[in-house]
Amino acid sequence: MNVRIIPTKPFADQKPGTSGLRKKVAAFKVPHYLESFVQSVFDVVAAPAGSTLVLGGDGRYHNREAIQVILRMAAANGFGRVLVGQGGILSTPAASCVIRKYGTHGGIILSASHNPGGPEGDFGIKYNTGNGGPAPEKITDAIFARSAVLSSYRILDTAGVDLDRIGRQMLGDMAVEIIDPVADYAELMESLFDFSAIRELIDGGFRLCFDAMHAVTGPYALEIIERRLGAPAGTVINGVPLPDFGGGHPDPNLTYAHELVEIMNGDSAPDFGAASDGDGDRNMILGRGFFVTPSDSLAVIAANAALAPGYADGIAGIARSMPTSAAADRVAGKLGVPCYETPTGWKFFGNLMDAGKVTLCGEESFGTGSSHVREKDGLWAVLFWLNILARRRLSVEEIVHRHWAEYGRNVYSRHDYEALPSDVAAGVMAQVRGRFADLPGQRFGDYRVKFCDDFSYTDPIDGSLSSGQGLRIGFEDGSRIVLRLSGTGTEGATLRIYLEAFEADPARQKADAQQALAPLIAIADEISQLRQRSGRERPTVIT
Ligand code: VG1
Ligand code: CO
Repeated sequence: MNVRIIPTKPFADQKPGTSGLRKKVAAFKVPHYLESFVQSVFDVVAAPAGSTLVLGGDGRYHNREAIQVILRMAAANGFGRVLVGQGGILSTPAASCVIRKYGTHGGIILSASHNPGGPEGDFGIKYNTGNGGPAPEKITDAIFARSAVLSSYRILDTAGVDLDRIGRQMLGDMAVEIIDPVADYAELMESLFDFSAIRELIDGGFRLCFDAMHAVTGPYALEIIERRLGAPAGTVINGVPLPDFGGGHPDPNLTYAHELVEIMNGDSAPDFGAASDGDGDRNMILGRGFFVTPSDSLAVIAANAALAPGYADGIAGIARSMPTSAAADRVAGKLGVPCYETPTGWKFFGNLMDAGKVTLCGEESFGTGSSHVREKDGLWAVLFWLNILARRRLSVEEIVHRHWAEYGRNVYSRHDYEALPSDVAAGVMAQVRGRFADLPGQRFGDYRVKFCDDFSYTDPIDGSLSSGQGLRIGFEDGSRIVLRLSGTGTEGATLRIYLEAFEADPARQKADAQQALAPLIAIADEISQLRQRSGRERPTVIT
């Protein structure tokens, strides 16, 4: 084996954010940049010689080049085998599935998720541990610390492998196994959901549309929805993954998935619409002319979980990120199972799932999943909804309206202000924090402030503390305003404002969310002085 040890200067900016290290492609093309991060990962995880690694990405620009580098580095660092998705493709949930199924030491996922791709776009990398989930903070902190002092990395001096040829190839002493990226995942989905009931629903004329947004879920959705479930050709749109996602922003929300939104609002709208993001872990659920908020989707899935064979025995508990609405808490209460509130980011769910405390997890940011893997899972959520629709035979809208009538509606919206100058965003956060002392007890119209704090979380399993996880302003009637800075953006700062109110009266539950939340939106602006400080009249994205 021809191992080379290449000297490098340490990098100071390799701190993983909410979900791994994300930077502009140009940053990843700086000599030794990717290599430095990968060597830091290998040093920290210290896999025993001969260990197996999983490797794949969302197919974005630079994916194949990065995979060849990581393979040569894995060989030089003593790995015995790497499982790679054909063409370098593995959706985030599929990578989690493969890590778990084959009991590997861990995996590396190349993705910047919902961020745009292409030469001017973003790239990203993250490490997942042997449970299939994103590395917890203590590991990501150690990787960052290592990258700041690293002075060399190990790489094999050899040509790359053929990423498109299924089967085994050798790279020095290390085996590279190119695997079908879809097969293991599709098999797992068939074991969880009632495919024959869904097939019957579709055979009976139920129509659906799935928008893969030219991102990684295309091949997964084609195999599962069109081939295995028998939906007609054309059900999956934008199903071919492209390195630049067709120039789009592969973020399944009402703004960026506009093609699907127009179809679902059109005269001949199908019964069900869904979309997923760049790396396949997010989902948006739509009915005909109807949007299901991710927070409501989690609650509806929880309330109907027993209809899916994989969850027929009930759920152990639910976890949701702090800014996610409390709709799921109400379902957990009725089911008599615990509901945990964690900081933003899927890595905080891992310990709870490993300990068997929760089955379902969700985030307001279009993330839903369960303990079948350790990532959020876009297609899983879509199949769960199809399973529920197949069994209940109601429209999406009707299912949600009945849910609200039974549990009450947590009216919810998130307003994102993207690419603000960092000092402006920091100023808004400081402004709000500065009001914390005098806010409690203050009245704003009908709303009286009950508490405000900066959310911190102690992991119930390993006791680790995560602080500074978002500013909360809670009102006496249970309404909330939450502000936090994004940890996934690569341009300036993105400020997120999360708004939640509760409506128990069925006669008022169908109101437009923005109208129902207007008083809270005004209070948020008054307290944060956001519009004045940023000069922005409205958010970049409202969901
Ligand atoms: C966002 C979401 C968060 C999600 C994260 C990764 O983080 O708010 O809920 O876990 O993206 O999702 P932030 O820090 O920008 O708010 V994914 O699909 O990009 O891996
Ligand atoms: Co994603």
